[in-house]
Amino acid sequence: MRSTRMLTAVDSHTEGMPTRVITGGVGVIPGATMNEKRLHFIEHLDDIRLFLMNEPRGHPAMSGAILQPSTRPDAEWGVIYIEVSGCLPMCGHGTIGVATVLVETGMVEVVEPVTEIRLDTPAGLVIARVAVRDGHADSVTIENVPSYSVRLDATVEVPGYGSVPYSLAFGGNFYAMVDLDAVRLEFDRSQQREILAAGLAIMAAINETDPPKHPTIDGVDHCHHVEFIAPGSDATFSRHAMAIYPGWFDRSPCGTGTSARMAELWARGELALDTDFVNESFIGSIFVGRLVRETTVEGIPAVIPTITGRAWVTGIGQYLLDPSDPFPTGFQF
Ligand code: PYC
Repeated sequence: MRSTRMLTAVDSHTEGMPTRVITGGVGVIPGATMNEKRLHFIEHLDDIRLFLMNEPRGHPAMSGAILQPSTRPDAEWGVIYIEVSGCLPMCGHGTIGVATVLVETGMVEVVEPVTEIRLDTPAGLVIARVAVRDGHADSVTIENVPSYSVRLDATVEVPGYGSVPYSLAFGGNFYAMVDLDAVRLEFDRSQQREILAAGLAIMAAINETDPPKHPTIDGVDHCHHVEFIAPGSDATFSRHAMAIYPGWFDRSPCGTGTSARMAELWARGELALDTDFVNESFIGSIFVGRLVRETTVEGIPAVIPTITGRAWVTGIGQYLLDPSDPFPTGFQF
């Protein structure tokens, strides 16, 4: 067996969505902050992401997280999120996966009934509180970064779909929220091709005409997620299909998407602090969200969300690259 690369990983899934947690082999990524590391990684090390996320080691909806030393004194571990679509500033299901892996591998000191882990993410400090029983991570509640509404009840002209009403909010990534009825599609996985096509067309139109930009996090300046809200959803229970660039659905209920949706509902005056918001994914898995306090982002009214979900370890791997492999960065099919 020959290999020019060996990355060690603990694989997990969070409510159906994979998180390949890279525990070794990448080294320390240059950068004084975790977002500087993310930007350095995008420019100089993206082949590592492609190697791990693309086929044949990954698949079109693959997702992962690379552990790094924290750059801040108030966090134990740093995280760079990787996906088929790029490097997100923050990922909710990924953070739940990371916290579960850190506890179950003993990479943090485990305290029962709750182990608190402070994580340095490109979007800011995220606190994971892991409910642990007999050494098992039963569930994780993450306290996310400040989330805020960007626009309510806007419209965008989308070729092939006409004028589409949407709202836009930040919950760690930017999310356009669109009623499925507005694109005349049903909340049914048999319609996934059509829903995905509509999502990609809507995000392209928003990015062309009025792209969002985070005021303090460099390089967060586009919308790659469209949260299609199913009929019958309200401010306590919502079902959605999360269409993500370049063409896949979140299997989990999407932690940053749930945060964005709660920020939108709060901005409308429909969701109060300390109230459960249950968000169901396209495969029927659930996160429970809550808004725990108000804050601001450069003067913009914002809220701090928590998201509770579960993750399970699915494997331990060493990912190798034979020097004669014709696909060193994998491929997309
Ligand atoms: O859970 O935040 C999330 C997420 C983002 C993309 C896929 N999942």
